[in-house]
Amino acid sequence: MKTQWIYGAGWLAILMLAMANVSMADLSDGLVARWSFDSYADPGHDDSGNGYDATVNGATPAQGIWGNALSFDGVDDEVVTPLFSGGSTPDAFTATCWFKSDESNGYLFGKYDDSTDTGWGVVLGSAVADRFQIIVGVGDGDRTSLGTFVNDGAWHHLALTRDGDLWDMYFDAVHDASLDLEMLAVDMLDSDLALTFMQRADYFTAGFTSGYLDEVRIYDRVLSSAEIERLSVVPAPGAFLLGTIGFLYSGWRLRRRKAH
Ligand SMILES: [Ca+2]
Ligand SMILES: [Ca+2]
Repeated sequence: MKTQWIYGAGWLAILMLAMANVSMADLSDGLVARWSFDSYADPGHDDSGNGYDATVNGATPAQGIWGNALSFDGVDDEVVTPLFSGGSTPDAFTATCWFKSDESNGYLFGKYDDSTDTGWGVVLGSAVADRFQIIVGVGDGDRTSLGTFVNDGAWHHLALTRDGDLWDMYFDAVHDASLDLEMLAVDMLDSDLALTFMQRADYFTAGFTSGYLDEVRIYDRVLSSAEIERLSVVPAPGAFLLGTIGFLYSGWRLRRRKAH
């Protein structure tokens, strides 16, 4: 009876983990690019299948929230993605990632040219210290800050959505900030600006940000809050480990019982 219970618990833990993985993986509708950073040999690989393999300069593979992440030293490490193609400039858009940093000033991701105040990005610090901000502009940068203190050195999930004039940020799947910009023709994907992670040299004196980045996704549609919640699911390694131990132990018990 005890063995059956452990056996069942093992299966349940593995099933839950598999469901979480499937839940993340099937969010492929409108997926433009996805960088999981899981491959040691090719950490910049675009896992969406759309071929936007990024150039990884200096950043190194590290333990991530899902598989591997990339670690950035804040000195000269960066990731630069290829220019997006495809013709359309969607005003429906989502960018999501997992990050971990204790910086009070820096740059997470985006494509923003400070010399012309054009583009979009998610930055840390600047207008309000220790808060992530959306910065958006076509000739004049506009911005809003998250209400949450974010540079605590722990993993957090961040999502930026654009639905026409309305820009929203979600922090650990909770809606945290909105920015309403009337008819601002910001080029989300098609422009001469590359999307960069953890670096924008033209914006801050020290343009590089130290920390970790994992599971960066770009969509050409607005993800619902429910979908963002699915992407922010944290794997449960403890449950997985206990489940695996229980599973192996019960298998061993069953084989031992049969042998007697
Ligand atoms: Ca990963
Ligand atoms: Ca370096």
